[in-house]
Amino acid sequence: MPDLKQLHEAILNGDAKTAKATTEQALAAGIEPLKLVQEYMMPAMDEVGRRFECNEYFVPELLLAARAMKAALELLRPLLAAKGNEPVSRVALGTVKGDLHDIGKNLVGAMLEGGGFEVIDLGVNVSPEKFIAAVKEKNVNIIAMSALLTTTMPAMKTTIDAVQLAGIRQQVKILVGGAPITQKFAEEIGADGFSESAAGAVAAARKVAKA
Ligand code: B12
Repeated sequence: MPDLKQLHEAILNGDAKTAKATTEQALAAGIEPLKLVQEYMMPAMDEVGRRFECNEYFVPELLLAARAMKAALELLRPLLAAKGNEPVSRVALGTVKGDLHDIGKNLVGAMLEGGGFEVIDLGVNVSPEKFIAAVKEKNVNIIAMSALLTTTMPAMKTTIDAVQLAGIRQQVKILVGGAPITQKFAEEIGADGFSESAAGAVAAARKVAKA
């Protein structure tokens, strides 16, 4: 049985090799992928954020931690995304313009895929035009936006306004999420749904898909 605290420590220390190896051992020992994410990996990233806030960590440490998190997540992603039997709705997922954080977005994407949604991942720094093009050209019925910076939260409203202006607001539901986003903010900008977790994102997507 692997020592799962090692996974937490490896992410904290930006040690991608150990993060990957511990994840492999944990999976081989039959530990649930979601348990690894929720109980060890996310708390490690939260601690990284806390240290960054206290000036104990700086951008290089942040980058190394993110790289270790991604290395572990890459192994889990296909498992989290193991197909369900739901009817497929198509989601265009992206981190908004000006924002390069993609760990949460990727997790949401994997969970949505696992929940039976087809996900078109538009990546990071996604402009309103790119979201609109996905709706028009790829028959997307849900836009899911992620933002991790208070300075990029307004880009969500800009995108919703642009979707409205493009005359396609009626044909698409809009979900928002990311650490600084709240239910109140989601309502204020006219989004159709919000969740603070990747698992909750699936529930929110199901809810709006039915509406
Ligand atoms: C890793 C990280 C980075 C990495 C990102 C690497 C990558 N590929 O993503 C790097 C080093 C690049 C980075 C850069 C910066 N960062 Co940074 N970063 C973080 C950190 C430590 C972790 C973020 C993370 O991945 N969390 C783990 C994931 C799983 O959680 P999550 O993203 O919140 O996602 C979950 C939910 O929110 C939700 N969710 C997410 N998206 C969506 C979407 C939908 C539709 C739904 C429904 C749900 C949902 O589900 C997810 C899973 O449960 C946070 C601190 C923190 N604890 O949040 C700071 C943090 C976000 N960064 C911060 C800052 C300031 C920056 C920089 C400006 C630093 C600098 N001076 O250069 C730059 C900005 C670059 C840019 N333009 O984007 C600040 C933001 C402060 C603020 N108030 O805006 C934070 C909060 C750190 C801090 N405490 O000060 N960062």
